[in-house]
Amino acid sequence: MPASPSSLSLGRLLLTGAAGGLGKELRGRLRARTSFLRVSDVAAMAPAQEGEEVVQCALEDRAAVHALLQGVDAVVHLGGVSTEQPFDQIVQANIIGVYNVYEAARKHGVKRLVFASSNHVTGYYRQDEVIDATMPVRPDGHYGISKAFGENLSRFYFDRYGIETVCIRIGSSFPEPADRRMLATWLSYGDLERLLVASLTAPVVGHTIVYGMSDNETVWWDNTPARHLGWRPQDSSEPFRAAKEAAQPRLDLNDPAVLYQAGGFVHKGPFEN
Ligand code: NAI
Ligand code: 15L
Repeated sequence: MPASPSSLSLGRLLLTGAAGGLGKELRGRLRARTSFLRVSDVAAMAPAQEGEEVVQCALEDRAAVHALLQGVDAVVHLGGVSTEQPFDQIVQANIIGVYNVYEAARKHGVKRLVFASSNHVTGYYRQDEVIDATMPVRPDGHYGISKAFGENLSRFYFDRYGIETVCIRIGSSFPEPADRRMLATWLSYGDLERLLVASLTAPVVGHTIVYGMSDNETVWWDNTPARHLGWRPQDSSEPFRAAKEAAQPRLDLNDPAVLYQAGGFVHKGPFEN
């Protein structure tokens, strides 16, 4: 069957973190839009389908990552430690690993990446503040610091080498909001997919930072600086509000997890290394 134009619009794509929650969800959605999809993770993945290649490797394995980026047009980089952890664990995937990915992109002439950053880059802003991506970072832990590193690294690779990146500060991307906080931070899988497509197809993105949240009624993040992506979220956490508020009728306003945008991440650690 001849491919429709949209099915080829993303070219030859690498998806890292393919064994993770988002990777598993996005793999099929991206495959439908690519001419070739290479998926990778340190963990085992489902076998390759037609038009796919599966490569199991660790992001801190420099030679393996260099081979991984060979022959692709673009990268969606989801791989890495996705929660707050001791720094020694974070550093391998989220510092060394992201460096390996950008060096490989430079060597292989890959011109555009999407980097899965996180709202935890700015987790120490309060829940009564509305911020945008031009404001200073305020990471809430090792994990947020590592994502801020990835954002800065990708900015350097744009300034020095012209490699474009869209950094998505993902809020909470799950099938539905898990709690009251996620009424503000929730990003539906459909809105994430559309944001990835916009990030990969907008003619010019330079170095863009965008918050990944659906069209929620409660808003902490202003995406005006990323309007050039041409992405407008279509889903909303509002249909979940009544159930989430009923499940958490009272909030302890002295709890830092209620005060700060990071939520429960502010209670993680300190960790002994
Ligand atoms: P996840 O933890 O389910 O998936 C991450 C994947 O990265 C895992 O399959 C893991 O095996 C892989 N990985 C970890 N260390 C690795 C290494 N050293 N080498 C190669 N692969 C490695 O996380 P999820 O939810 O799928 O998130 C994907 C990305 O999006 C992560 O970078 C995360 O930080 C980011 N993100 C996700 C959010 C969400 O709400 N799901 C929110 C904010 C950011
Ligand atoms: C993240 O960065 C994590 O990867 C994810 O597991 C969620 O906890 C999310 O942030 C969040 O802030 O809800």
